Amino acid sequence: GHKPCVLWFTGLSGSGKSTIANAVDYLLYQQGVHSYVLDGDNVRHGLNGDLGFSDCDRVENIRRIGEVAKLFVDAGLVVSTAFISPFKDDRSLVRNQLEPGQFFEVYIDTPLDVCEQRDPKGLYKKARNGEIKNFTGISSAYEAPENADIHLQTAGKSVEQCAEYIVQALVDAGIV
Ligand code: GGZ
Repeated sequence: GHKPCVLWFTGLSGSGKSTIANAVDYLLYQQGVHSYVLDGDNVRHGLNGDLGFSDCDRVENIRRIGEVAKLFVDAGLVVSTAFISPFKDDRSLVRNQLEPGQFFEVYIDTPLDVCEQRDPKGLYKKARNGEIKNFTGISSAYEAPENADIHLQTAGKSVEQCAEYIVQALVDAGIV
């Protein structure tokens, strides 16, 4: 068996949140753990299709995702959320809505220059030349966690190593 919880990934665009969350999800699936990933692909087009990237819209984005994550925990799943979630206060609000030990802040710590180098969608380039406004790390704030439950420095690690590190942290916490 396992205990339900939220793995709340936070990090810059291009840091690897979604990729690592999906790799964790696959490891959990292989262990028979009922899990799910919420990310931009399944949330920002549908439920949060009315929201953009102003500070105000990001706050509402995270609030709704927190509510949905709580529902998944009520349903007994390990739910991973992969959103930049740039503001400390919003992450704390979600934590405070859950029981102690049900919320794990997972900081995907990939330096801005590495994310910008990768730039898989060309968004950093557009942000630098002003085509995209309010871009996290360039023209909009990112408040890095100071005390993440799981602090993952990704430099030099493979996706699989990152995923295993997180699953081991869940084993250590008695979740799986
Ligand atoms: C940051 C943006 C922006 C701006 C579009 N700032 O690398 P991606 O493309 O796939 O991930 C980014 C995603 C961020 O959405 P989130 O819901 O995670 O953000 S937040 O938690 O702050 O609400 C990026 C794309 O959307 N994107 N414009 N201006 N990222």
